[in-house]
Amino acid sequence: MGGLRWDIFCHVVDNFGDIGICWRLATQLAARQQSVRLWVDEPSALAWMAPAGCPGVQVLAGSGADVAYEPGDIVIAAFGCPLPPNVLAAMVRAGQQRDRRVGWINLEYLSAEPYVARSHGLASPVPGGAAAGVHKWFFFPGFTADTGGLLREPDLLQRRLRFDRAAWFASQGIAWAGEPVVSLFCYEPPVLDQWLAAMAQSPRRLLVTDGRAASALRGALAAMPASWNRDQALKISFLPLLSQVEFDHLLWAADANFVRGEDSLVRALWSGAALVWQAYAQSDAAHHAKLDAFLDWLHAPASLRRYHRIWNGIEIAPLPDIEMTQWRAVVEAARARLLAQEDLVSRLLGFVAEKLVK
Ligand code: TRH
Repeated sequence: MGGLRWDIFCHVVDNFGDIGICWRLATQLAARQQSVRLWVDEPSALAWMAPAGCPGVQVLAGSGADVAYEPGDIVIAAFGCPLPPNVLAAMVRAGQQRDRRVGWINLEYLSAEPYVARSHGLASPVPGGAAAGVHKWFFFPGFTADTGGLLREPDLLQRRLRFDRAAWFASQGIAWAGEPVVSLFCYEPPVLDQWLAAMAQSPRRLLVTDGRAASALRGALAAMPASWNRDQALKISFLPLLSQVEFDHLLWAADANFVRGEDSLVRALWSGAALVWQAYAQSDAAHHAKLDAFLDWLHAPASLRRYHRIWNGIEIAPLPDIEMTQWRAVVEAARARLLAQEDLVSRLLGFVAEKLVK
């Protein structure tokens, strides 16, 4: 399929995931000769996340509501982002004037729950309003072949294999002497103090990402008893906000990654190191089922399940030990299963070619 013109609409709710995922999608489409406009109401995070920009991706600040919008070929509404009435009206008009409609795809949140495969690829005609008659399609990322898959650049694994860990630490100004490395990208896990105490039981390097994780860790550090890390077994490095490329390197540099949300979970899977995930808290505790479904898919052993339940505040109990070797093997096996499948952008291009652009 030749290059199409894509508009991705992104509304930043909170945190970094909305824009982070949209940026990865935009750049991976551009790498496959697609032309992309990324409309984002709050683009400020891109200044540190993607300082170099990307050829083929144009970032437009705003929702698109106050411009004379001219549609391209495909509109992606990320995570149910509402499309402004002028955008919808322009899509309808373009569909009447051209010989084909503007494709409208809702990119959904990632989950391993069974509803994903059932709902992926369904269409829903819009019954009324500015976009009456237009078809909206639902595209669900997921972990299995019957879903929309996961974002993965074609050269990702080769780059990961070539990664020079010692050189990366030197580039970050961190004096790493070969000690085991743990990265921390989390919200506010209820057991951070216990976790810190456990981390300090043997020599380790802790890499703390900037933002909520750093604030939470600083809070926990302030409350630790004076003796908790007397021998300085645990060395802590607070990182600045990293570009997405460097964020991946951080995950590759670690032996265990504590990640959160959506994008960092996927990137931690690609890294192949042991991982612990903190799910984004949803109302009605909907994230509990999401966590369980992910652990089922991962074939997580009992020790890793228990650890997740405690880390996510679902079970109140002392944190068990990290089973580094076993948990790493679980992630490596899961990664191998994923690598046997197509990535999200390949599936999206296939979907568009089959359903929307004949
Ligand atoms: O920031 P998050 O918690 O985002 C979340 C989730 O996406 C969640 O599903 C969504 O509902 C909520 O936001 C609104 O975690 P996530 O998804 O891992 O996104 C983090 C992004 O930030 C990821 O693209 C990596 C990027 N990042 C960097 O590039 N550099 C950094 O230094 C850091 C800390 C993050």
